[in-house]
Amino acid sequence: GTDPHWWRSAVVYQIYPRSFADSNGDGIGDLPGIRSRLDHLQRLGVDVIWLSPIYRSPHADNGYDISDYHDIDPVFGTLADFDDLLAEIHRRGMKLVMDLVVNHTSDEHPWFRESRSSKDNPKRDWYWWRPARDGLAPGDPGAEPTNWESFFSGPAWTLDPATGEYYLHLFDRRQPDLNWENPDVRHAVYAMMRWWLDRGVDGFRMDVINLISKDTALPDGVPGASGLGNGFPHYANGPRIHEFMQEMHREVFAGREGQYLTVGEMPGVTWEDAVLFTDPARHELDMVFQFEHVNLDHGPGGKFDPLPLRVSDLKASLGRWQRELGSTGWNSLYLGNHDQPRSVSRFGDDGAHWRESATALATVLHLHRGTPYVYQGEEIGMTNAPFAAVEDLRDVESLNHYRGAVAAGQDPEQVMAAVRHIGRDNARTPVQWDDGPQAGFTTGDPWIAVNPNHAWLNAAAQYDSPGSIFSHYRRLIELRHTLPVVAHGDFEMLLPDHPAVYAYRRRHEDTTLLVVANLAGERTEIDLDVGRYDLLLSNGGPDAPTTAGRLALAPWEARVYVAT
Ligand code: ISL
Ligand code: CA
Repeated sequence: GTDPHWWRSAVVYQIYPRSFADSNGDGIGDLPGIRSRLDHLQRLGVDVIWLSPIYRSPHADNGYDISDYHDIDPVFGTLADFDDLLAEIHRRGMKLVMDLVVNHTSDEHPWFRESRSSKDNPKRDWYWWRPARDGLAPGDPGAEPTNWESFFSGPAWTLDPATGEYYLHLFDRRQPDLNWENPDVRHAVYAMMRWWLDRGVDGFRMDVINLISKDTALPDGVPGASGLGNGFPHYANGPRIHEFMQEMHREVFAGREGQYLTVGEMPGVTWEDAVLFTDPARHELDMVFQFEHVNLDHGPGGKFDPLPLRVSDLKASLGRWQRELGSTGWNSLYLGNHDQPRSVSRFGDDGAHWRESATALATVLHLHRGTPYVYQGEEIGMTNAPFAAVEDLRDVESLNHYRGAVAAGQDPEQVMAAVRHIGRDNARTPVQWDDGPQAGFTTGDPWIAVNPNHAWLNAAAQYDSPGSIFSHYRRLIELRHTLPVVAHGDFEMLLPDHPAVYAYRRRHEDTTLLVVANLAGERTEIDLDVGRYDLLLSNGGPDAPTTAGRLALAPWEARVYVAT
C-alpha cells in the first residue's frame, strides 16, 4: 500500500512455532503445521504474523539462541518450507514479521566458536571478553568481571577455560552477548537483515534490542536479594542505543519505507524513551514493546516474588502510555506473549468469569491507540497450565530459577507455586485446536503437555458460536479495520479514579467511541451518560437496566458505544 503507517490499522498475531501445530508427529510444531492452520488466522482477520525464532538453534532457550541466522532449524522445516509458507501468507493478503535476536547468539554460532578459540582471533572482539577481577584468579568466587546477575539466575559472566577469560551473557550461559561497539558486528547483522527482507519478509520484532548498547566501563550494580548486582542501569537504553537504531534504519530500511513493520522489544523502556524510538521523524522503529504493565505484579524479589495485581495500577499504567505517546509516538498493545503467563489467568478470572473476563480485557486493549498483538491461544481464552511438578517444566528460566532457589534453601513447593503463577511455560503449552487427542496439536507426544482443559476449551468449539471469545476478537479486529477512530482517534481516560471500571473515549473527526469495561467480578454502577450513543459491541447478555446518566455493568461486562 501507499500508507507508510499501514500498521496503525493492523493487528499482529504472534506464533510460537514450537507450540502452534505439528505436521509430522514428532511432537514439535513446525512450518508446514503453521501453513495448515492459516485458515484460522484468516478467519480471525489478522493482518500480520510474527514468528518467534525458527532459525537454526541448539534450543537452549527455544530458539532465542541462534547458531545460524541464514537457515531454518530442521525441527521446524527447511528454507523451502519457509518460502512456501511466506508465499501462502502473502497470497492470503497477510504479512510476515521475523524475530530478530541479535543482542546475543548461541554459544554454538561459528562467530562465538571463533571468538572463544584464542585471545587474538579476529572475532575475539565480537563478544564481551574480560579477565578475572583484579587480584583474583579465574574461577575464584566473585572473580567475575562485574557482579551482574543474569536474567536467568546466576552470574552474567561465565569463565571459558580455553583462554581463562570470562564472557558476558545477560541471559543463559549458552547465549553470549554480541559486542555492538564493534562495527563489523553491526554490519554483519544489517547484511543478514537485508538478506531476509530480500527474501520477502515484512519486518522484524527485535528481541531485547534496547540492551545492545552497554556502558563500556562495565560498572558493578547495586547488589540485590541474591547477593549479585543489578547491571540493568548499565546495559539497558545504553549511551549509543539511539545511534545504533538510526544506523540500522539507514543501513537496512532506507529505500523500503512503508513496506515493513519494526517493533523493538524493550524491557524497562520509559515512555520518554519510547517517544524517541517511535517518533517517525527520527527514523528508528515503528513501535516498541514496553514492560510497565507486565511488571506491575513483580515483587521486590523479582518476577518469581509475585504481588497481587490492582486494576487501578493497570489503568494508571496503560493510560499513561496512551497519553504520553500521544500523537508523536506509537504504542504496541499486548497483554501476553511467550514470556508472560496467560492473560486471562493473570489479569482476568479463568474460573467463573472466564469468557467475560477474556473478552473484557481484549476489548479494553484492542480499542486503545496503538497496534494490538494477539498471542496464539489468547483468541480462544487459553489459560495457565496445571504444572504438577518440576518435571513438567521446560523453560530454561523457570528451571534455572527452581534449581537456584531450592539450592538457596527455599521451599520447593513454594518455588513451584510462583512458577505456576508467573512461569513462561504457561504460555507455551500447545494450541488447543479441538477436543481430540492432544487437542489436535500433534499425533505424537507433545514436547510439553497439552492443557487438559482442551476438552472444553478449544478453537473448534468457538468458531460458530457468536458469543465466543474467538468471535469477540474477530469483531474487535474488524472494528480496527472499518472504523478510522480506532486506528487514528485520540485518547481520553474517563473515571480515572474508579477502582474497577476501565473507561475511555476516542475521538476522530466527527466520530466518538466510548469503551467501558468492568474489570471485576462484582456488578457495579457508574455515572456515565450513554444517552446519545449507539451500542456497537458488548460481551454481555441482555441489556443491563440503565437510568439516565447512570450505567450498570455486570461482572466483567464490556460495552463499546459510538456516536457520529
Ligand atoms: O521473561 C523474562 C525474564 O524474566 C523477560 O525479562 C524476558 O527475558 C525478556 O522479556 C526478554 O525476552 C526475550 O529475550 C530472551 C528470550 O528468552 C525471550 O523469550 C525473549 O522474548 C532472550 O533472548
Ligand atoms: Ca514437527
